[in-house]
Amino acid sequence: MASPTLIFYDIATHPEHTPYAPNPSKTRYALNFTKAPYRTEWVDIPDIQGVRTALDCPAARKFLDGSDFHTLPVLQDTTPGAECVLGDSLDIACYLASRATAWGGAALFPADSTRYGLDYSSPHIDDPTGGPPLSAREAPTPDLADYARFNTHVDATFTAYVTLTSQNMTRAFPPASATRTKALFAQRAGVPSWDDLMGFLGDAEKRKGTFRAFETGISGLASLYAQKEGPFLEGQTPSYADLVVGGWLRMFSQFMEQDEWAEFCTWHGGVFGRLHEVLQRQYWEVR
Ligand SMILES: N[C@@H](CCC(=O)N[C@@H](CS)C(=O)NCC(=O)O)C(=O)O
Repeated sequence: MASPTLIFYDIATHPEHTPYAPNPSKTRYALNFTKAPYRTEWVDIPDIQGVRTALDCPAARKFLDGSDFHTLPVLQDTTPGAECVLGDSLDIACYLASRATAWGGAALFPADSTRYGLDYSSPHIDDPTGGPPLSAREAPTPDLADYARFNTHVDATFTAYVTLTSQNMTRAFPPASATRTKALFAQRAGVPSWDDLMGFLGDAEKRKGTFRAFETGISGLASLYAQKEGPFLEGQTPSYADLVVGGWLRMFSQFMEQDEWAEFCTWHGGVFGRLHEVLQRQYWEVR
């Protein structure tokens, strides 16, 4: 069989772990959803900059000091005569959406959508993240502006609680690059080591407080999901908006403590547990 024409660059993981990063997971869901012919190229975090530079793909994000933050996903189309490289998850979704019919896949941005829920406002949209600013990416086309906005607000909500995933994330670092990755994260935070970085997370009491706050922080998004029969934002028909939420749910499902994740899945009538389960079953495949 011919090699797939699309190459999806995702963050490399430990051999006993599955991919976890929220933005690449949005793309993996979108690739599977549209039945795109792709294969994955795994990239260690410290090598992302080199890979993007070699692909002549400018950074899609900035650090607080304005310097380039090189990220994944990247999608490369190697189709002769139609070669291109895309370096942002929303640009990639737009590209896949325009080809989905030819592949027999589903519509990422359904034409008959009421766009219900895309005006979601995150309670954390103005929070300082402490890390690189959220990417408030312009929509690739004007008709996707509300999806771009939804993406930014969902990113803001989950980013506010991402410390709940930090401690366990090292499980997923590939052994060969784990030391370099930890050093890179420490350097970005301006601390001597990964252990210093973990020290900022605080004790079990602080974690408990963050976890309780998460239930409230996620309630606005949950209430949008709860208003339809579900499991998707618009009810029975999924759209890219659900994959955006699903990308984050993957990260939290992997790295929160098991009892925390189990409880999270019961919050707000279980809307997120149900969404995660359906997306995993129908659209999660690693190839
Ligand atoms: N706006 C970008 C953001 C991508 C992004 O932030 N990717 C993260 C993973 S979720 C990343 O590559 N991080 C690499 C690092 O932290 O070094 C997109 O939507 O594609």
